[in-house]
Amino acid sequence: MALRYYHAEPVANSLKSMIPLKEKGLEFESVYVDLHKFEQHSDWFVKINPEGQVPVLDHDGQIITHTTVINEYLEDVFPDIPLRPRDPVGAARMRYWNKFIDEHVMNHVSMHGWHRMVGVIARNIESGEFEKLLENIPLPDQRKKWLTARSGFSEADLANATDKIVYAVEKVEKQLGETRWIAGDDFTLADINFYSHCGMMVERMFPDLDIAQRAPRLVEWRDRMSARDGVAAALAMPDHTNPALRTFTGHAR
Ligand SMILES: N[C@@H](CCC(=O)N[C@@H](CS)C(=O)NCC(=O)O)C(=O)O
Repeated sequence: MALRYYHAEPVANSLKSMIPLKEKGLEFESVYVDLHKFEQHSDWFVKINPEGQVPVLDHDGQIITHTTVINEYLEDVFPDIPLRPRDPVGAARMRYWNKFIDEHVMNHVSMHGWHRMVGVIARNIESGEFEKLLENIPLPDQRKKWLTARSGFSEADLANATDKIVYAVEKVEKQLGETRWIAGDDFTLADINFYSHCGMMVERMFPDLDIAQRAPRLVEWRDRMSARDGVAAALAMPDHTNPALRTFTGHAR
């Protein structure tokens, strides 16, 4: 039974499905896809994932995409070390949080990351060459995002994204006053999701939000997350980001 994981740096979506692989102690072949060289839009990769995005899980030739789907798949196939509550109510709570994070957190943090990092990369590409690269992007929304990143997201959009992040931080802070982990008393895929997209980097990315003061329980939870063997092993996967840009996105190293 062979698992292959196509991924970029250990942050956001690539980290989100790497953590379950490590937490569950699964052997897998790691295939690094260099987003800085647009490998995600290249012919060889689009043959694997026609949407041109990482990460991708290949399990004995079955291709699974989208992190929340990948993580539930891993749970179904490798349930021995559980990351999803086995009772239906617990599983529903976890899925509620995953839905919230996927729909109302991920894109807002991503916009700030793209504004600071992808924008720099996109502006360094010559005009004609940039348009050629755009043509290779399969998803229309991603094409627009690359285009906007080059000129810069508007102040209004960035401020709106920050408001959504503050809302999410306060929502998680409140929840952690009631339960030890985000979806209840067990560590679940919801913790992995919020950590990968927001929790691990929110303090470094948004120093003005004064997270330590605003959300002390979230900071304590974040440290508990980072100390887990599976999380630490996932974070230790290679990071090829230009060190000068790394701080913008709040990469761990
Ligand atoms: N909904 C997808 C989103 C995947 C995604 O946004 N991947 C990003 C990396 S974090 C990507 O491939 N970006 C490069 C691009 O779109 O050009 C998932 O959950 O896997």
